[in-house]
Amino acid sequence: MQKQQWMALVGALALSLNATAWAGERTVNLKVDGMSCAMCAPAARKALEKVNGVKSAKVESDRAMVVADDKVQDVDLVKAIVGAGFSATVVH
Ligand SMILES: [Cu+2]
Repeated sequence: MQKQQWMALVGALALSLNATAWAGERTVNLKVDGMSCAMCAPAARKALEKVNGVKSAKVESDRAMVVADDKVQDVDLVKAIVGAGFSATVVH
């Protein structure tokens, strides 16, 4: 490999690493239904926090606020809530 090609490769690698480091975060707000007692909110929060790529989740009354990687899809969050026994809709 010639030096110039090598430098181009290193440059491309550095760019892709940089892109990873800058991978965006997004906040998703959900309305959670079916939470009927004081234990429900922490259960919903734990379910959300278990989703791969979720950085933090907060649940207050019937609302959940999730901070997650760009690659986390709304449906992943809804599925987690459903898995915990509730239902959820994304609030835009
Ligand atoms: Cu409950």
